[in-house]
Amino acid sequence: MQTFSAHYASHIEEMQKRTKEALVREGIDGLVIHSGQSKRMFLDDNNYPFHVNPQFKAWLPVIDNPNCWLVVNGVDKPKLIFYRPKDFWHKVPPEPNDYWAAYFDIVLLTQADAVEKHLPYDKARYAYIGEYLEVARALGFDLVNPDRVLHYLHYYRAYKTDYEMACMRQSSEIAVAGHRAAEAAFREGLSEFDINQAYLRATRLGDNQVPYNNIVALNENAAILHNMVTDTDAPEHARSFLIDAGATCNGFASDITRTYSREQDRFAELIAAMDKVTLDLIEQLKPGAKYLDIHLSAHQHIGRLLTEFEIINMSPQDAVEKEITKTFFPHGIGHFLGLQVHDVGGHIADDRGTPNPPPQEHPFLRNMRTVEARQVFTIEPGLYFIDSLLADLRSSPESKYVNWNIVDMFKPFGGIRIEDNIIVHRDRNENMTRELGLQ
Ligand SMILES: [Mn+2]
Repeated sequence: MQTFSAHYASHIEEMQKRTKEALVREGIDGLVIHSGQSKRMFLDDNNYPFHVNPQFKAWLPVIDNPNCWLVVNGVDKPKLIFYRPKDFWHKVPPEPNDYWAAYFDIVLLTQADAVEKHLPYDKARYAYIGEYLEVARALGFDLVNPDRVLHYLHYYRAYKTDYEMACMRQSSEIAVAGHRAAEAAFREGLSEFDINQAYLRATRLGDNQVPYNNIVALNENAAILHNMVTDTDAPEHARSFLIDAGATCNGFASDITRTYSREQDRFAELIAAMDKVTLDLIEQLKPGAKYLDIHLSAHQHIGRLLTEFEIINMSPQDAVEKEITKTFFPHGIGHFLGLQVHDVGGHIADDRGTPNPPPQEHPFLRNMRTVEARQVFTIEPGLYFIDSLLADLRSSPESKYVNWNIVDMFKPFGGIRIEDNIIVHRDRNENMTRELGLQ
């Protein structure tokens, strides 16, 4: 808590600075940022879990309260309209009095639809930032989520303030505790469902509080990139275990993946080799590097491992050129991490939002930026034995380059992904995951 409060003043200062510049570019006076609303399920009287507007939680660690509003102009003390209904059905949040509260002029709102009197009078000079366009119109805003403002904020969100880094370190620490508990549950022979429960219990987070659906996969399921349906029955023999799971702190995500083999077998050797690949690629992550080059380098590494483990009978270079590495590594090498697990701004070239999409040959790469200090990334190479992709390869002329008996040997293990979370500093990388001792 102390770390957060020590850095909070400079965080708000930076947010003010960015807001001011975004407003100058748009030629308006301020932003009205809506935390969101509860969403009713169709033909039901229950609501979906609430997920706050990321532009709202960028300012303050309030992530679970709908019907809140921020009024900011980059100069004056930000105004927070904090929803605190009279409600005997639901838990009402306490009046804000944490370290962050002093940085806002706070108005308490007891009725969600009575917000108008607290908003700026001249709506034409303000932009609404939020999801509920009909609410914005009803309140009289013409300017809704203007591109120029969003591009600017998205671009600079890649540079983390000290406060944000402190949140992300804490988020990593929580996730690491979960990963340790999950590994122990795998060693005990529990089911995917029960391993996931062990993870959640250790993180003290509920299913709806983790930043994305945990991926918890045993054996062949490790080849399903987003295996989100957990099996409640334990397999007779759990050979391998892949877990991709994060945590959240003040709205900031961590996103960590580990893969384990039960025995000291060939698959364990492949995991060890992939672990070295992850660390090698992280070495390349430094100011001035192009993130795309790290992705391309990952394909070279995968080609090399495919040769070394005799999965293919060709040179690594040829495997990359003939796109055989894509069968085994079909996703991108990683992404920005922050308020969202796949944080924004990876596909724009500048703060005006000039598009910078990934090359056609690598459509799933989420980041095309040049690496700079204060940016936070994941690096997550993978090597999988995916039925559908292998079937395509098998029916192609390149089939002859593959040692199918070796593929069949590895298939029951599913696949491998090893993912760390890294803050890039000017002179060094801070691998948050490893520095917390998760190997
Ligand atoms: Mn990831």
